[in-house]
Amino acid sequence: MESPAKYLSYNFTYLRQEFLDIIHDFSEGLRLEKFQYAIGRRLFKQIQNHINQILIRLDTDFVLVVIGDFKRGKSTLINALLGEAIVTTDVLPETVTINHIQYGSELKINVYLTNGGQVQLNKEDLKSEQLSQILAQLPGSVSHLSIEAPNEWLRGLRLVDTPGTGDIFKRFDRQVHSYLLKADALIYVSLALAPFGESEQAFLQMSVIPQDFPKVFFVLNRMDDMRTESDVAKKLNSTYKKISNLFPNPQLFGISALDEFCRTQSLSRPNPACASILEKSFHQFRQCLDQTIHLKRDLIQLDRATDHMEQMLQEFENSLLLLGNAMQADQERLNLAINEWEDPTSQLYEKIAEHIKVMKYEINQFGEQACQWMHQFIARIESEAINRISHFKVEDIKKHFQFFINNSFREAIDKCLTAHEPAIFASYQKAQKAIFAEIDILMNTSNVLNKNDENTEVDCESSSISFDTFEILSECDTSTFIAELIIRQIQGLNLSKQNVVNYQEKLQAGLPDFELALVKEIRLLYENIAIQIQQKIENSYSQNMEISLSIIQQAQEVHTQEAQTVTTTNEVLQEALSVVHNAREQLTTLKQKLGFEDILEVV
Ligand SMILES: Nc1nc2c(ncn2[C@@H]2O[C@H](COP(=O)(O)OP(=O)(O)OP(=O)(O)O)[C@@H](O)[C@H]2O)c(=O)[nH]1
Ligand SMILES: [Mg+2]
Repeated sequence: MESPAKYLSYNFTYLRQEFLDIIHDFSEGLRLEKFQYAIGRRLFKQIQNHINQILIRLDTDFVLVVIGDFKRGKSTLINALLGEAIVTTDVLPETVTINHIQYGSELKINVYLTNGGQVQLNKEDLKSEQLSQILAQLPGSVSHLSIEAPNEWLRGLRLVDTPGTGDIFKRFDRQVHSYLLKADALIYVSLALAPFGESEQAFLQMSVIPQDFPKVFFVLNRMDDMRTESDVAKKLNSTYKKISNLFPNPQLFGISALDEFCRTQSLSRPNPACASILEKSFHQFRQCLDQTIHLKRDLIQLDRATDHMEQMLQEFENSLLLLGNAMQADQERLNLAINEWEDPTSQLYEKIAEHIKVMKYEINQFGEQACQWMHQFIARIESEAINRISHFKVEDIKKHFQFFINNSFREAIDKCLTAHEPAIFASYQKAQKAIFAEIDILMNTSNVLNKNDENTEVDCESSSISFDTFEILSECDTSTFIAELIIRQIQGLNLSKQNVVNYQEKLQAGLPDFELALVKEIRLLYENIAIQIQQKIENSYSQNMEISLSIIQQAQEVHTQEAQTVTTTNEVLQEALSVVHNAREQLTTLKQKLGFEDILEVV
């Protein structure tokens, strides 16, 4: 007879204590005077700060972020979970800020500015129209809105409502994207009638997958739009397959946020025929969430903290290896490295400038290709829309044409950017690698970075750099200039019932000028992308160089001591490396135990 399955589990208090012991032993180990003396005060302080940040995060509220394209019912879902209308919902894009919702003994709403200022608001101010006006008058950009409410479900939790992504003006994508770095877990909301479309999948691929969240809840909202219970089941099945291609074993829930909200408020339900299955499925979703928030939140936070500590150990190990290399280099070599770095006319800067120039040339060539595509696109718009304009009713042209043209061009340019994104990313990566290689040669750090490459190649390729490209592309707002061009082109041409033909002729005659203006803007757009990438590369190598230089200066200081000190310092560095290895080994064992806790369970 088969014996029943046995499940291994660990007591969370022990796991947490184990983590605290690892971090404590590591930090105490480094406190020894000989280590501080060998690695220098600056590096020592940096490590201590990093450790403090990890410990603080372990003790703060659990951050659960709700994201999704606009109008998916994110805010309605939050109100349904809370059983009261705390955030506003609407058929028009409604959420215009990142909203933190936390427990407080009474309702309190504050807008926080990025410059540290804050303004208190009333509940009525939250409607998007009023709120937009208030925000426009504030003396600084808004970081987020904070709502404290006396709602028990919020205890120990920070729930975050975000503006819809995939918005045609893309203004929120970047904000939500950077906010995800602070999240412990996510609820991703999509629509039953149009589940996980292209823009949703693109956002998931760019912003969610690379972060390796231990917990993502996928919600298929508006299940009340399904007619029968069997439609509900079919929809869930097909969507599950779709998401499985992106996320293995996704946790997917088909719910109706509106139905649950109406149920809790005793209002009439949107689809009474499905009311009972909708209530049941929301209940299941809530149970799973509660389990995560109340039973697994500590585990998830601990899992995130071990990731951060691993990252910190890797950085520290790199610094130690760099210091070891620098100690072996002779004085002359160290001086040369410092001089090259401090002299803007040095060979190092010449070589860097050359790599940047190649990268910018390549990106501008993509811009030229986009202009060619636009030429073909304009020819198509002329033959398929402008030449056939007299087939349409004047009222329809008046109502839709401007929007149609605006939308078509914006989509066409977005398609160019999407098509070029991998190539832009490759140029960026090539230039960045070449520049770092120049610096490695100068600093004699190639051993360290080669080793690093082996460990992090996959991460680097798939996440951190493409992350940046995504940020840059979403910053480059194509909609404004297109809208301006279209308005300039079309608004002067009066359209009345009699002169459709005349209107068409004027449009045709204006096309060459329009194309010239468009080409100019597209070139500017790609130039702007190249400049932003250049700035990113410059920032990252400056930071890297600054750290390397301070380590080299530390090595020089040791060099000025007697030979005995150099030998001793080398020995101490080896000891420090074994402190790092020790901590890493203990962390690996802890992570294995956390794995047994089944954080990534399958539904
Ligand atoms: N029928 C139905 N309507 C819903 C459901 N959830 C939300 N809605 C409606 O959809 C509209 C948008 O809902 P919101 O909650 O504002 O959507 P959102 O995702 O927060 O929108 P943004 O913040 O603008 O991105 C509102 O009119 C809601 O009443 C649902 O489950 N069923
Ligand atoms: Mg909203």
